[in-house]
Amino acid sequence: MDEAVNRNPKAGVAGVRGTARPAAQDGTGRDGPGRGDLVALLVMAYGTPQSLDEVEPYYTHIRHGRPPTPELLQELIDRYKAIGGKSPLHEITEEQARRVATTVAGRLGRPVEPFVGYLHIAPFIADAVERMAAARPRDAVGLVLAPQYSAASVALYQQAAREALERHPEAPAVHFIDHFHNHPGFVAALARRVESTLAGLPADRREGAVVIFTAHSIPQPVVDRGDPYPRHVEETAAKVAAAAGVGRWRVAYQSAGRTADPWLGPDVTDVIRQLGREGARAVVACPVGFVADHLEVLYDLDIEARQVAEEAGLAFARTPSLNADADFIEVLADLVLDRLGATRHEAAAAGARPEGQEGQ
Ligand code: FEC
Repeated sequence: MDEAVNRNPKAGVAGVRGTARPAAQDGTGRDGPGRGDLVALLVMAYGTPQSLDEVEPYYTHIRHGRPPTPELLQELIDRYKAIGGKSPLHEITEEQARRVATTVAGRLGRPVEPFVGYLHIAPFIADAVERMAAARPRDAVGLVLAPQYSAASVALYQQAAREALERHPEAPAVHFIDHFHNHPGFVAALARRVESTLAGLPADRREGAVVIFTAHSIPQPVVDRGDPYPRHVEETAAKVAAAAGVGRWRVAYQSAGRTADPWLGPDVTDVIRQLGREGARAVVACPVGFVADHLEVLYDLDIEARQVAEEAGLAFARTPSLNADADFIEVLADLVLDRLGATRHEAAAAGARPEGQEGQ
C-alpha cells in the first residue's frame, strides 16, 4: 500500500518506487554513519470502514471497546448509505500521504516514504510504526491530519504512536507536528475556498450570507480541563475570515457524539436556525476542522445542515475540502520540511542527534 518515494538528485526528478526501501546494512544503531538517507513520514488519520460490514468493529473501537446498541449501529450504517455506502476518507488520506512524500522528496533531495496509520481501523498507527521501523529510516516526522490540537484528537494519535515506538527501539526519534491551525498557507487555502464559494451564491443571497466555520465537537469535560482546541478553532476562523474579507461569520461545532457528556457548542444546526430567525439570506459552511471529504462533511454538513438551512429559508453552500489539492499538499510539505529543519537545528545545538521522542 505504501510506496517509497525517491528523488534522484542527478536527474532532479521526483520518482515513486513500488517496493519498500531495503534496511540499512551498517547495523550500527539508530543514527550511525552509513545509514540510509530515508525520511519516514508517519501520517496519521481517523480512518474509515471500507465496507458496511466493518462499521460495527470501527464504531466499537471509537467507543473504546463498547459495542454500540443495534439502534446506534443502524443509524450510523444509514448515514454511510446516505453518502453512497462508503466514505472516501481512506483513498483521500492515502493520496495526501503519497503526494506529500513526493513533494518533500523533490524539495529535500532525499528519499521519503509515507507510512499511513489510522486511529480507529486497520492499518492502525501501531502497524504503520512497525512498517516504518522495519524500513530503518534516518529521520521520521509524525503528521496528524487534523489542524487543531486537542487531547481528544491529536494527543490520542501521538499517544498511539509513542506506545508503538516503545516496542521499536530500533526506530529513529519521531518528530511530531502538533498542529497547523494558523499556518499561513493553510489559512490562505481556506480563504480562497470561502471567496469562491461566496462568489458562487446567487447574487440576491450573497449580500446576506454568513460564513459558519465548523469543527468537530469534543466532549465539554475535555474543554473544561483547559484544552487548546476551541482557541485553535477560533483562531483559524478569525484568520480565514480576515484573509477572505468576510464580515459576517460565526464559529460552530458539528457531529457531537451520542454520549451522556455535554459536548462543545454551539451546534452548527442551532446556529443555522438562529441565523434564519435573524434574517440571514444564506449560509456558507467552511469546515476548518477537517482536511478531507468524509462522513462528517458529506453527511453532517451536506445533507443534515443543508436540510436545516433550507427549512430555515436559507440558501446553503459548503466550501470544497482541501483533500489532496496542490495548495494543501504544499502546506503539509512545508510543515514536514520545517520539522526536519528544526530537527537538524536542535541536533546541532545539542551537539548530537536527538534520541527518543519529543514532547509537544
Ligand atoms: O468518514 C468517516 O468514515 C470518518 C469520519 C470521522 C472523522 C472524525 C473526526 C473527529 N472525531 C472526533 C471526535 C470524536 C469523539 C467521538 C467521535 C465519534 C465518531 C463516530 C463516527 C466518527 N466519529 Fe469522530 N470522526 C469521524 C467519525 N468522534 C462515525 C461514532 C458515531 C457518532 O458519534 O457520530 C465520540 C467517541 C465516544 O463515543 O466516546 C470524541 C474529532 C475529530 C476531528 C479530528 C480528527 O480528525 O481526529 C475531535 C473525520
